[in-house]
Amino acid sequence: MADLKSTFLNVYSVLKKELLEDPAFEWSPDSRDWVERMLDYNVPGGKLNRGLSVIDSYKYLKEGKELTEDEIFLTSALGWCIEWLQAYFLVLDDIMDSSHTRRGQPCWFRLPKVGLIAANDGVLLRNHIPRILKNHFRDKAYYVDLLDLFNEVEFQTASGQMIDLITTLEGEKDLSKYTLSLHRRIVQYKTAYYSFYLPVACALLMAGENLDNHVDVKNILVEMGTYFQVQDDYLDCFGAPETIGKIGTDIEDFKCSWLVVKALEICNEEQKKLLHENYGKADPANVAKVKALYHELNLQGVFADYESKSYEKLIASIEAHPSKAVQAVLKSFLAKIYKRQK
Ligand code: GPP
Ligand code: MG
Ligand code: MG
Ligand code: MG
Repeated sequence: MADLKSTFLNVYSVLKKELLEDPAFEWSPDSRDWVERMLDYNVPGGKLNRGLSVIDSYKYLKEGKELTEDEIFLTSALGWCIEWLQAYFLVLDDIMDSSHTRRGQPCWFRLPKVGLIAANDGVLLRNHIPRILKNHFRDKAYYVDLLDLFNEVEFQTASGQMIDLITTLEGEKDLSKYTLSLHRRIVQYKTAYYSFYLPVACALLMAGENLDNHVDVKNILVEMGTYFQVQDDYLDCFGAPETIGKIGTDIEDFKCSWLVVKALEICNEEQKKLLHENYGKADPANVAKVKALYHELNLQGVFADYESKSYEKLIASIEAHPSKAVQAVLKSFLAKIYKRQK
């Protein structure tokens, strides 16, 4: 595992070098330094789960056969394309969510010399993906499908992000609009497709599969991604910032978080009034009141219950899948995120 990670990180250096020597641009020392620093700050510092999942999934699909050097490089390159996509989303998401920290350091846009240059850096990160794909996959039979996959998933994510953002406008008018079905729709689009379906879909394409034949796998992965974002919502309030590497902002931002949806479901009239008065305000005193209410309502217990039920449901749907290799991919994914603390 440690070995796989270091191989994976070596591929990052190769891809970065190619991008910094991209012949389509006349580089100056300043521009090269900027992009290198921007990449090192935003691309490789996460858990790398999404990226490593491409290699893992491909291995399972090859049913344990040793991968060739070429296959390791290509699965890693696809994994990095997903990490680049994630970096692009996070750089922009942190601006939109007015976040402060990410992966244990200030958000990129918070650096005094960066500010809104970060918006263009997001655009650059996004543009690096088709350049990596062109450099390494252009002659593959599945090249067009790969481009199409990344485009589709990016569209789904941006649409999910849009509803995550515009929902707060409705919530500010009427908090009772925040329901579990609305929450589900947001998280399915903003998180599940790119975080869970995309890595496996990349591996399936590399293995020569037609994605239309794997709708059932997609459905399970979207369920898993939904569970993953509920965990993210939970950790936003109950996680330790030192562990999750970020300080939560969902309460301040008036987000349609799983926690506020659950709170609204189980609270009495008086508690509902408290929520209406304090949710979505930047003042730490308001935030503290919302958090105290979450404790009073035992949302930790409600979440623990949700977590074990989701796990059982997911295991049941995985075990209903006809292919043992696919089952192995999905189970290994689930094991990585079940009861995660970060
Ligand atoms: C996670 O939401 C969703 C994204 C990072 C997708 C962003 C999509 C864009 C098109 C910019 P979140 O805000 O809960 O994540 P976090 O808690 O990590 O800030
Ligand atoms: Mg955010
Ligand atoms: Mg967000
Ligand atoms: Mg979050």
